[in-house]
Amino acid sequence: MNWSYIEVPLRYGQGKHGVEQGPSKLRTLGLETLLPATTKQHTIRVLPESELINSEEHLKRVDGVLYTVQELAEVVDAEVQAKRFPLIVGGDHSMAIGTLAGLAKTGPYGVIWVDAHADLNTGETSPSGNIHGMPLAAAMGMGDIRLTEVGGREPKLAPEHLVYMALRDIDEGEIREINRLGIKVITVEEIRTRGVDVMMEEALTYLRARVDRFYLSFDMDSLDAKLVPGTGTPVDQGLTAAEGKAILAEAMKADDLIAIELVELNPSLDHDDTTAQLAFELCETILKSKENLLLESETV
Ligand code: Z70
Ligand code: MN
Ligand code: MN
Ligand code: MN
Repeated sequence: MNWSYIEVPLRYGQGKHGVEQGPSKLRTLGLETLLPATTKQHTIRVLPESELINSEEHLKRVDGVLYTVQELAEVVDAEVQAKRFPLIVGGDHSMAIGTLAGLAKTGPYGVIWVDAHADLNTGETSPSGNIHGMPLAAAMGMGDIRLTEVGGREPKLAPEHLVYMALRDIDEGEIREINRLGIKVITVEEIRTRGVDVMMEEALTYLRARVDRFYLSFDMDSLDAKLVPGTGTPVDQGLTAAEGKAILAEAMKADDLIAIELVELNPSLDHDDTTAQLAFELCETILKSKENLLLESETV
């Protein structure tokens, strides 16, 4: 398998400084040594703070988000078309507007969204105006046209092609939409009692009845608050580190997985790099997955 490693040092989708340093922190911890030599590396550009217009209460720093996600969409599309497998690291979750739009260029796909939050708000329903709470709504064609038209006017994702995992902090408007659209939700409780492998199998069976490929987006706050001080909005009752790694390892076994994304590591909020270290280990799980080693040795 040929890898593509895409860094997205974006913070404009939320209000806290530091999340833009996620990719550089992972590099400091030695991430580059994990990347196969043939990996194509990209760093997506961000708008300088001095050029930001921050005027909109319901869509904060929207120009800054748009600047980055437009380029990310193009890069993700180009990498998938070149038959490389993108590992995309952030940065805040608003960047997924670009990932979702980029993937849509080559046709339908499923999504496993591993997150404490639903990220299904629009400017109208959002309690914060932060765009990192909106990427899935934007991809489904809901909300402000500047967000929904990234990568083209048509919706990038159908609600029945989405599975949530570890969801536990959902806004009122999001609950309404999840119920209205009938989106599949897998809770931490189910993962704990039935097992990661069983729940991943259930998610994949659900998606495979509908689409022939999928991507996984992993928000660090899917993990329990105690494990991730270095994320913008930690939430109690989350996944254990072992559960998070097992989800990623199970996903990596699937040959219909087309991309993977890790977001919301904020080194400025971290305690002794514990969250960064955990994010690094998650990347290690992804990059050293058995199937990957197998594929690597097959091509030698
Ligand atoms: C809330 C909002 C969010 C991440 C917080 C929070 C969204 N639903 N996402 N942290 N990663 O403001 O829309
Ligand atoms: Mn500043
Ligand atoms: Mn998120
Ligand atoms: Mn989240």
